[in-house]
Amino acid sequence: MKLYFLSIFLFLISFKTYSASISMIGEKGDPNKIDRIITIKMYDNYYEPESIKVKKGETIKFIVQNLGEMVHEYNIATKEMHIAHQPEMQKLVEHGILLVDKLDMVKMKKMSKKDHSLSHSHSNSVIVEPKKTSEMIWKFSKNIKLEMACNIPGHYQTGMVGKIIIE
Ligand SMILES: [Cu+2]
Repeated sequence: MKLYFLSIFLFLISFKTYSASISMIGEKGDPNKIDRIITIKMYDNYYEPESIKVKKGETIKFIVQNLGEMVHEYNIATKEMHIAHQPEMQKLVEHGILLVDKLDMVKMKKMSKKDHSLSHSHSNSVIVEPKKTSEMIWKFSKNIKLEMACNIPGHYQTGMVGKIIIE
């Protein structure tokens, strides 16, 4: 019983920390206030373009195309947040939710009822299957050092990371 409360407590702490860090990097953009559209192409394992420039306060609609053979993520965060996020992605792989070329949404929904960390619904990230396109709207309201990165095991380490320059 003690362990049960401890795990809830730890969950609440990590949830709080995550929300706090999300507001530190900006916010989910309003679809009615888009300033600019940027197309990001994802390959195995790199982005094109390799880096982007945005203005502080700008709301960007990202059109994220996966032109590779593997599933990839487009995630906007600080380097520290990406590193912290990687075990969560590893967990999706271990549970058979995230496969090399497929994201099993049915399994994800089913398993996330028991373990919320498997739902992977973050407003600063999209996971895209090969040959598919997804969208993400982000407002760069804070002046902070950010990276766009893929946190699927091994991808960040093999170069799937790029700079976001906020001017
Ligand atoms: Cu990737």
